[in-house]
Formats: sequence, C-alpha cells, structure tokens
Amino acid sequence: TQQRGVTVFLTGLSGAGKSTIADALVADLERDGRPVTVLDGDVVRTHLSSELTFSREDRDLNIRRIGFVAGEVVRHGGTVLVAAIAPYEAAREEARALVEQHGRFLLVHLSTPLEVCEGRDVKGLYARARAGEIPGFTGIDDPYEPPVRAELVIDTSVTPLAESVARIRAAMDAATDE
Ligand code: GGZ
Repeated sequence: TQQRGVTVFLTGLSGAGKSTIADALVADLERDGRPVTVLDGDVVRTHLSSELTFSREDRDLNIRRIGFVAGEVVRHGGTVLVAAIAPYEAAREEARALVEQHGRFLLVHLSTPLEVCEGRDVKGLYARARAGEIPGFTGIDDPYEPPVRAELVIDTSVTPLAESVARIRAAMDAATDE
C-alpha cells in the first residue's frame, strides 16, 4: 500500500531555527530517497502569497494557503515540510484540519526564546523592528501565540541541530507507521 502522507509544520519566531532545521531535514530525507515538498514562509511569500502583508488577516490567509497545498500533497502520500512563523493558534489548527483530512500532521513548536532569536538577528530584522522600521514584527510589537497542542517542542538554543532532526524523523516514522 502507498505510504501515508505527512506534513511537518515548523512554527516559531523569526530566527528560531525553522529554515535551518528544514534544510537539514530535507537533506536527511533525500539521503533516504524520500522526496519532500518544502513550503517555507519566505519562499511562499515570493511565489504564492506575494500580495499579502503581515496583518493578522493576511498571515491567516497565508497559512490557509499553505495548509491547502500541504493537504493536496499529503493526499497522494507525499511528505511536506512547512516553515512559517504562523503566529495564530486558530490558523495553525485550520491548517491541521486541512491536512488531517488526508494524512498525518505534526506540529513542531520551535520555542527558542525571543532573547536568543533577537541575539542571533541573522538578517538584522530585529534591530530594524526595534528602531520602528518594521511595524508589526512578530515578538516585538505583534503577537506569537504559543501552540496549545504541539506534537514536539524544541528549543534550538539548547538542542543541537542533529538532535532536532533526529527527534522530528522519529516522530515522522512513528506517524507514518501507524
Ligand atoms: C514577522 C516578518 C515581518 C513581520 C517581514 N513579522 O526570518 P525571516 O524574516 O526571513 O522570515 C520572516 C518572514 C515571515 O513570513 P511568514 O510567512 O513565515 O509569516 S506568517 O506565518 O506570519 O505569515 C521574516 C519576514 O518574513 N518578515 N516582516 N512584520 N516576520
């Protein structure tokens, strides 16, 4: 029988480690000959959601679109990796519902503290947000609602990358075996 599709949804602040873990997980999956569709917030906002702002309504629409695409891929047994801030609980649960019609959904909360994300400031966005140049920046003057029911919670300031990847792989294997 065809393997059951699965979506791994990485949620967390900017700089929490979503893209880093996504890249490492993709390499790990492809080493095992398992193709994966990546829906990264940054990339989705270039190709699928280019007209959207960072208002609550637009963030929610962005996550709804991601959930729809993920559901379509999972429907055919595919593997999807989402990396998006997705700050609102209701939108994440909508995405879960869209995917769970067709397969498994694993919400992974990257709980890396704001202080650490801001300290990393890879793209200098937090500095710009603090300076008032990016109004409505998540964690600064826009909310992030911590997930109520995440399958995994990983703080990347204390968990090595290889361990994060291994924990997610184990959860994926358990989910698709059932
Ligand atoms: C949060 C913002 C904002 C605001 C631009 N708030 O770390 P990055 O830079 O490279 O990735 C972030 C990305 C967030 O897009 P998402 O699609 O994941 O967000 S959501 O799920 O809320 O729709 C960040 C950048 O866009 N960025 N302005 N105001 N992040």
